[in-house]
Amino acid sequence: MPARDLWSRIQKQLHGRAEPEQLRILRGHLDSLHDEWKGPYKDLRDRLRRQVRRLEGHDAVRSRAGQHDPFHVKRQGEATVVLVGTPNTGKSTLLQALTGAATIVADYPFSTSRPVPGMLSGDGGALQLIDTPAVVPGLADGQGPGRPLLHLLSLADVLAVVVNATDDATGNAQVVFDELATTGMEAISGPLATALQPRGKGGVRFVGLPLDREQEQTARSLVAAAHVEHAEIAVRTGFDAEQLRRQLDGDILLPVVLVVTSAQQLGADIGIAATQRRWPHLPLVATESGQPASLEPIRSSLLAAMGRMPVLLLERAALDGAGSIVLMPLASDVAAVAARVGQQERLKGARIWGTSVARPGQAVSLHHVVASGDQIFLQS
Ligand SMILES: Nc1nc2c(ncn2[C@@H]2O[C@H](COP(=O)(O)OP(=O)(O)O)[C@@H](O)[C@H]2O)c(=O)[nH]1
Ligand SMILES: [Mg+2]
Repeated sequence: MPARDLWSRIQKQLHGRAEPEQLRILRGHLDSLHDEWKGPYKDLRDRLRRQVRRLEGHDAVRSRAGQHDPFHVKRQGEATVVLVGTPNTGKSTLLQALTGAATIVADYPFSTSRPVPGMLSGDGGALQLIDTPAVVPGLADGQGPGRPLLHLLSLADVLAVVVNATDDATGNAQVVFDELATTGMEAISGPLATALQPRGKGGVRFVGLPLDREQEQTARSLVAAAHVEHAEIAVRTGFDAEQLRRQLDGDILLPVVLVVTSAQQLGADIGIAATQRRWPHLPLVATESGQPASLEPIRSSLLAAMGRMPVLLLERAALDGAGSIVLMPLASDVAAVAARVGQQERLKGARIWGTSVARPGQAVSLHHVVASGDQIFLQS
């Protein structure tokens, strides 16, 4: 059987099963794949191994759950951002400065031994930030904070990869990216072009930006090849066939913001420039802990990376400023905005002032896709 078909068949076997059972199935297949097989079979083996490692990470987390599991952090707020980096890069300092959460800041490595959450407030709601123990090479093999840390990273909406401008910024960022790769995670410049949401029924549905006929056909054949029967595919920024294929393959694509600390220290310019040169497609924010103003761009960079936009929900059908800001995924429609604020009952449409409409105050239907900064009055 071709490797591709075998992959699809295995994924189908895993579908809907509990994780211990999935692990058993995956290990069974791995045993029967000869190590010397090359080419697509080697890729298949690598992918299955990454899947096993990821599931083992879940296991490692759960096995401690009976007691108090220090790596379990309850999700709160609009989205979850995980601060990650090698020792002493300024992660804990950032968490404290941005959220006020009490975490240990120290000039010795490994001062943070467990994840510490804090909330970063702002227009449209608070973001959850999580400070983490330092990354060391070999996490997947149990080094340092090990697989529980990898598991925590895999749950992030965005990773803030923190490096120190004056201490081998590129080398230390690379350590983080290499560790992600061991379990099938990849740092990408956000936001995700499409969000894939498996569903129990209803076939394959597309929402968000419209696809042309050819794109939709490509998307449907990718979904079919992965044996996914029911899913909602939200097209957020456009169609990226390679990205969708990887999502269907079970890879975890993590939007990243590079945060380069100690930006005002001697020699920092060199570290900042080198980092931006090495990853020109990733957003970068340079910060200096003693200068609060340098932290201000972080929130908007994080929102951009996760693909959230602010819209203003008007209290009346008039631009009198009365309303509240809501953060919505890019390319959300009016129905999604209404659902978000619990107003979907008996909703007829909306009136909008902003860039998504031709005329100010234009009446639109529930399927109208809204734009960043739109002012929206929901009509019931
Ligand atoms: N000058 C300067 N020092 C910083 C900055 N960020 C962190 N530090 C210092 O670097 C050391 C390590 O910081 P910490 O936040 O504990 O690093 P972590 O191990 O990544 O959590 C501490 O002594 C901090 O005061 C920064 O932007 N500028
Ligand atoms: Mg720390």
